Amino acid sequence: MSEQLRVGMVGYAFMGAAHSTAWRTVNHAFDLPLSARMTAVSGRSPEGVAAAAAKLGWDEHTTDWRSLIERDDIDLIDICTPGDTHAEIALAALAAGKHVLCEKPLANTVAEAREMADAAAQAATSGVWAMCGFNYRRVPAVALMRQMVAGGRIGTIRHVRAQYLQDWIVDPSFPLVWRLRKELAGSGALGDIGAHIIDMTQFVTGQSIASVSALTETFIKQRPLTAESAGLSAAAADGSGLGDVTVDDAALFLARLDGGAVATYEATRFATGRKNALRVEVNGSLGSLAFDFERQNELEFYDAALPSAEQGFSRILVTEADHPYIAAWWPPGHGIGYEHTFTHEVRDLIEAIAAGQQPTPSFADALQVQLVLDAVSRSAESAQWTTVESALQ
Ligand code: SOE
Repeated sequence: MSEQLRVGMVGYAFMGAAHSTAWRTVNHAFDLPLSARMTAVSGRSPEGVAAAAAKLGWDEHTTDWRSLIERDDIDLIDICTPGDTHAEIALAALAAGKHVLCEKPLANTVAEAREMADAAAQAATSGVWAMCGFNYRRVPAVALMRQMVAGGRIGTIRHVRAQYLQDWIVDPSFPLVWRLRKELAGSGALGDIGAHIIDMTQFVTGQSIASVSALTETFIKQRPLTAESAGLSAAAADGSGLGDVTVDDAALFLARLDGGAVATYEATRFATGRKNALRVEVNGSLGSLAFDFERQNELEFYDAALPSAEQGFSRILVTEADHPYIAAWWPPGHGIGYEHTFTHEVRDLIEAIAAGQQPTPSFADALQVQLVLDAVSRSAESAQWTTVESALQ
């Protein structure tokens, strides 16, 4: 291993830009055992990837992701592409001895996720590490919530209430982009944003989702084709055609957790006015904790041990140097944003790689999320309570 961690990133759209910000910033914010180097980025469009490399700060660019994996001067492959390509790229990278960071959800199917988790377990035996990018774990308030739950501050957990609400496809004229096509995205709101609250609640509570009762809905069944999706349909040759939406617009489910808590989950892209409203509340025998991403520098805490005259939800401003990750940033009260979650993610990844330790969430952890997604889909289809398989089989 060089003194640097030399990164090759695949994909440069929204997630590629977020990860680039993280790789660009991490050396400057944290004292790290290895410094990240943005060696090369790949993407399908020659002009697009050249422009992205210049804008985002990559040394080189290519249209061939396989060439990144073949290079001796790249240590880690960062996968920021749609879900249908995650398995192929991750498997090739791990086989070539490259560490891997893969965006969530890990894959489009349980079969792919299982193959990736198996390959990652094998690679780990020779010190090659894989991690899945559930960035919201790295919001300081969420990390603090986990610490407080683990420290017993709210006692035995009874309820978990999780929502991830967006509204970017409320307009029926919004086009049939890749996130609305099952063959590319695997699922809709369920895998894209539901996966985040599944991971976050399992992370915060230390409990796994054991069984689910779900429903899914697709409100707008057809949408205008894009130039890319029109390629699929002769009827759309003039650019005016409609194509089928093949994923869920919303997914709701009840769940039982293996530690005895009961939970509700709601993931939707139709919550008009809610842009990126990720909320998790946990009620325990001794108190409650609540997080809302739209107020991400805060954590609400209700302490039932206080005298009744003093009880009530208090607001912890998560900007103190002794809060997770914060010492690297600004003085108390100044706050941080969305991009910092990715910087924290790559910081933790670099630390784990340098220490020769499994970074988390591992591909096995992400497979467990995929198994929940799969159980939710099956439950919605069958209208039955459905048991979540364990990744450890
Ligand atoms: C789109 O719905 C999206 O970009 C998700 O894919 C991300 O994971 C989430 O952080 C924001 O919304």
